[in-house]
Amino acid sequence: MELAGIPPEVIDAENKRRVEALNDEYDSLGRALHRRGRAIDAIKDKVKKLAVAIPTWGVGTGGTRFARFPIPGEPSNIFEKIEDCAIIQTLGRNTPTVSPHFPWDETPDPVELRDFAVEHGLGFDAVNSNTFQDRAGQARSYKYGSLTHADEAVRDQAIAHNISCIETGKKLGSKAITVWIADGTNFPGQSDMTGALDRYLDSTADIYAALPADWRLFIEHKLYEPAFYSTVISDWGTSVLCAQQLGPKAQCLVDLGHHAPSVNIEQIVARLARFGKLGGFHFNDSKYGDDDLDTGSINPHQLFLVFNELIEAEKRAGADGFHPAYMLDQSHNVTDPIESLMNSAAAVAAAYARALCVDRNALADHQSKNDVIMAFNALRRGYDTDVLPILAMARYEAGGAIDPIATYRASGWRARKAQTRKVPEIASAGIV
Ligand code: PSV
Ligand code: MN
Repeated sequence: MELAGIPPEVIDAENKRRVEALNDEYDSLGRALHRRGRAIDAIKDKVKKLAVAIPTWGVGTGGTRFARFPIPGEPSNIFEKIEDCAIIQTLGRNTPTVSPHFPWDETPDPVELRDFAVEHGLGFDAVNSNTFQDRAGQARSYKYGSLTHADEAVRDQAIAHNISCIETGKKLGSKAITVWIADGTNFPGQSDMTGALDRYLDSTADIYAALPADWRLFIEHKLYEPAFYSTVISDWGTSVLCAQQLGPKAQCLVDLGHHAPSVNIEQIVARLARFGKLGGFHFNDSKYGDDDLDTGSINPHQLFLVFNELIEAEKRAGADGFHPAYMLDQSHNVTDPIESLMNSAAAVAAAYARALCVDRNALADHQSKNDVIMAFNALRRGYDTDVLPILAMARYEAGGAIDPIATYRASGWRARKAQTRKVPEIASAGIV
């Protein structure tokens, strides 16, 4: 397989056209922030350290229950997916790892895959198990559940799959497994809710026991879908109770789209962090009940408020004790996934940078005096800051593109791949 990429000359040429304006905008913002007691270079340095994992399933075009509309040149195997993830990292410089999903990304030689990723400048983040679908040749069906199934043989099969994901993850250099189960019910009475949770705890204890010493297990909750009456791990309360019972390596993963509408997610983040149980995030956005829109496309303010809590939590825990794993988890039905993922990783960085622009001493002072409007305004001042020059400068200094999407388009990557990659099937549907 060719070692693909975007030629540095393309990035240089595109950056040359934009660097003068960037310097001007960065200097001007630096002066404005200085007047507010904030140092732009310190904010930029923190932004440079932010890392967001790309989900392998995100680089293929997604779909809905109704249809999927593939694009020419999209990746059709894990090696091609790694190539696309490398483009995102080359241009955006804040997505150095990839989060694989098994069995979707299964390959006979994980070490070969790891080497391929390293050659492309990438490492592996959390591995994701999949017991929400049946695969060809599988002995037992997950139709009525997996880790919580009434039949022990199904539970054993699901446990074995998770343990095999850990084994593969060890070869890839991962340090965590994310377990999301679709188990739940569509009818009252369909299952004994307490019994199902007991079975979950027993099954997950077996997976937990297989974790290497330096690994974490992330429990991902979801209120509904595909089960529509109840899900076994429905909310952060259930998640944190399970994580507490399982032990210190078990933590909760917050997928932004997995809550009831209007739930205060930033408060959930603060609570989980307070008890050392915030494992990480799947970032995405939603307008109604979905969990698949591009991060920051609907509610960037919520993302900012989440990062505001993360900064507060890091202050309390100390940087050494606080390492939430950041990942995108969204489905791209109408855009080129590379463009959506670059935009979304930048939206995460923007939320972080805006939260870093908040004058925290002033905020704390207003809070202590119950000066509500001034406290709110201190926070809002951060949100209102146009941080794009900080993001662009961070990318530029790290060797990336000042304007990732313009540079990606100038490179002609997708059109080139359309010449060599398998032509995608037209009619398949399904949510990823
Ligand atoms: C479930 O909706 C989920 O958020 C889980 O993280 C899955 O692993 C992923 O989406 C699959 O698309
Ligand atoms: Mn998710």
